[in-house]
Amino acid sequence: MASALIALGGNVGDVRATFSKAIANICGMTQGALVARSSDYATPPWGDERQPPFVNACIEIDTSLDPHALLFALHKIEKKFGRDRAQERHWGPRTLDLDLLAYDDVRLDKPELTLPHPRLFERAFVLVPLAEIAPERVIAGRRVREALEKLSTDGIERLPELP
Ligand code: PH2
Ligand code: MG
Ligand code: MG
Repeated sequence: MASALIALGGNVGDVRATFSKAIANICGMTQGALVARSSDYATPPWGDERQPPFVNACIEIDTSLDPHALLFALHKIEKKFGRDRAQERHWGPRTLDLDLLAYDDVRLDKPELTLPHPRLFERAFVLVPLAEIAPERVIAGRRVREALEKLSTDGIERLPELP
């Protein structure tokens, strides 16, 4: 079994409901066990400000799939929840984005998959939820909690748990 960290994001539709269903699908399709799930966070749009705020969260799963098979499963789940890569603009609005952040200590540099995720440490909307579930995890030589201290978390708000 490997430990995989996955970031969830979206800003179209009922994103929090999508997250709940997507997480169930991730566990089902990856023969994975949910180890941890962060709270949901409302986050200001990054990269392209002309769009509604996002909801972001992170999960950790234990999975027996290899990184490529896991990525393939994540893409399938994005599609199932309305993601259409052909229609969207770079960094634009989307129903569901599932990013594989890290997979054990695997390092990969392929066109289709870079591990750990290359932009992980630039993004407070990823590190805030990640620090909630894995503050001491060291990724690419950096501790999540310390990496977060270097970023501004302005505008990021933890959302109350859903009933
Ligand atoms: N995802 C993007 C572009 N911008 N901004 C926030 N706050 N959260 C995201 O998940 C996000 C984004 C494209 O994947
Ligand atoms: Mg993505
Ligand atoms: Mg993304």
